[in-house]
Amino acid sequence: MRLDIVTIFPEYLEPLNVSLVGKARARGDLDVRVHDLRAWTHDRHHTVDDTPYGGGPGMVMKPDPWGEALDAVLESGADGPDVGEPVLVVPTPSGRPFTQELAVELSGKPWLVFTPARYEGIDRRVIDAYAERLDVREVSIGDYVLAGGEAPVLVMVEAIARLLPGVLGNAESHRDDSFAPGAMADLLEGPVYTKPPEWRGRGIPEVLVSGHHGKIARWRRDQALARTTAHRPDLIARCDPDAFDKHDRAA
Ligand code: 6GU
Repeated sequence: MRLDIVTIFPEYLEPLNVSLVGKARARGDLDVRVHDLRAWTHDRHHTVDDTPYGGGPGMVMKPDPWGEALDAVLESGADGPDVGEPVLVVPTPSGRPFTQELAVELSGKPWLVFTPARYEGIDRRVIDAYAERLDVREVSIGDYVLAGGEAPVLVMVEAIARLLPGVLGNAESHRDDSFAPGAMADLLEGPVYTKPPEWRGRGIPEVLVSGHHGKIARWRRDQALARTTAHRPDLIARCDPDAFDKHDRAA
């Protein structure tokens, strides 16, 4: 998978050299290219923003640098393996929610281009123009406002990269993820334990060492339900009660 990220803070994307994403890059499973938007400015001050038409607070990112940057990135699709046309992912607090479902969909695309913005966002004409030739997704990572789209890009890239074949050590690792599709869909994961069997006077739930896989699966499901009820009652409303019985029978 190829990822291009255009930003005025390339150093903000340094964490993409670390851990799971860093290792996927080192292996060649991920081709990540971070571009400095200011490389496509032509004035002495490398200006990327200007005052908003109609007035109001804050600044708006100018269309010219973005247009030149995105054209250059799109043209560079030709060097390297055939990745076709990219999906353009535009982080914005006014976007559609970034969900596990969207992470799964995007993990199946060969090429993603991210446009994290600062200030009040990018001149609308840029998004409208590229939406005429590309699949453009305006995406928010949650109901709060960040100073820019770089942290959301880190979040989205990690969520997407861990779904790529061979990136997680164990393909089963995301089977029971909170929000993974399947019988436990829409439930949060319950508690987990490891050795030692006693720590500061606290033991572990006996069922986990019972060797009874059916009982363990049912216990985990009950824990997941309790946790979801406490933390995300909104998710309980949309679960399928029959899925729990299927889950128990499969175990
Ligand atoms: Cl994608 N960008 C910004 N600036 N704030 C956000 C966001 C994105 N998602 C949630 N808050």
